[in-house]
Amino acid sequence: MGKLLKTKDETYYGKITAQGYSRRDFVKFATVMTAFMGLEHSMVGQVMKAMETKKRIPVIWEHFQECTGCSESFIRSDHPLVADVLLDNISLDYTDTLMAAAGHNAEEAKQKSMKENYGNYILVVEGAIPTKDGGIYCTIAGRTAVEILKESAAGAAAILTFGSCAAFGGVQAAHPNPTGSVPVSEIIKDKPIINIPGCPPISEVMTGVVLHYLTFGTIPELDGFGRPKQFYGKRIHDSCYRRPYFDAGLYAETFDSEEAKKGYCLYKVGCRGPVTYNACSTTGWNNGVSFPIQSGYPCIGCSEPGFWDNSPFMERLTNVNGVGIEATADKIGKIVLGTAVAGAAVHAVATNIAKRKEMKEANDCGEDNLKNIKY
Ligand code: FSX
Ligand code: SF4
Ligand code: F3S
Repeated sequence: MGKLLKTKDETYYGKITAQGYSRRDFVKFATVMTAFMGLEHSMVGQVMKAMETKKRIPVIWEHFQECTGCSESFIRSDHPLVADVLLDNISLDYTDTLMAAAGHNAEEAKQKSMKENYGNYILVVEGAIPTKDGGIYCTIAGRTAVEILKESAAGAAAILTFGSCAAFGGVQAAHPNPTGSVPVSEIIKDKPIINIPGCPPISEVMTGVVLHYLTFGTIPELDGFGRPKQFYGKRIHDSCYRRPYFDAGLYAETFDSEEAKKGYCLYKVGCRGPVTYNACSTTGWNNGVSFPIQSGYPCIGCSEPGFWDNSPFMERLTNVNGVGIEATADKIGKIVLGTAVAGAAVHAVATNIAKRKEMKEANDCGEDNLKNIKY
């Protein structure tokens, strides 16, 4: 991983500039991604250096049982380079959904890349893998998903499961799981697996993980569900802009109520934010424009294992066993804000909102900011 090369064409920077992006686009991208990766601003130079000097990481991207929403999310990333760093011939050697080639040509390209980059490529998997009846419920050119996955995993340096289906089984594995679907981790046991769940996941997370790998030569620190902590370390609830309403005991009881119109907390209409770890409330979707809760709909916990079976979605959780003050929502209104614990919670929310601001600023950074970057 991350071999130093003499030819600039083999680096991300070389490929990016060959695609017509300017130096300024590159610096801006590195700045945004450094903030997103949870690194100090002073690390921008190191991220840039890695992209300028290290060989791009080849990516093979397989698709199995899925709705392809994960790819849709990925190609609609806000910052064009977030997707282009992996797409547009910069790093992606094979994806049957997005590549121009099809059929035998596509298969040939994959086999060639797997052979040439054996032991060095990242395998991205989208979708769950059906195992029932010999795996016949997902076949490509007559081969089962199980067979294809085992083959492409053999030469991978690491596997990124992109989406809750590949990470945890997702909707395919929901009760009664008619095709016996399983996540990648139940088939592949001898490779590092980085889970990037969400239905769909946030595209910047995948690019962030690849850049982390490139910059530091290691996979990021993972939580107990195999998710990178820098993106899944906090609950939606910890950064939710409706959190002051939760803390004050102000809830929308129905979607068509006055309270809902006022933007009160959605906990009582089923919000899973207090038990869901993801970056949506920090980064937002569509260039930070919104995320489910901001659009008036409760978080359904799409980045958590087995979330489809944790329904009906629009019914309140009976218990919130979160950290700190929120034993149950009913008790919250009785807690006086200003106690040490409530203060800590407010501080956590404020810190996360500050993080969101930092990312927004990085995204909007002007000439002055760019000039200040040292590398
Ligand atoms: Fe699953 Fe992705 Fe949900 Fe869909 O490929 S995580 S059903 S958004 O598309 O796999
Ligand atoms: Fe936001 Fe949901 Fe938490 Fe309410 S319960 S503050 S809507 S995450
Ligand atoms: Fe999913 Fe909840 Fe984010 S439903 S998209 S984790 S706000």
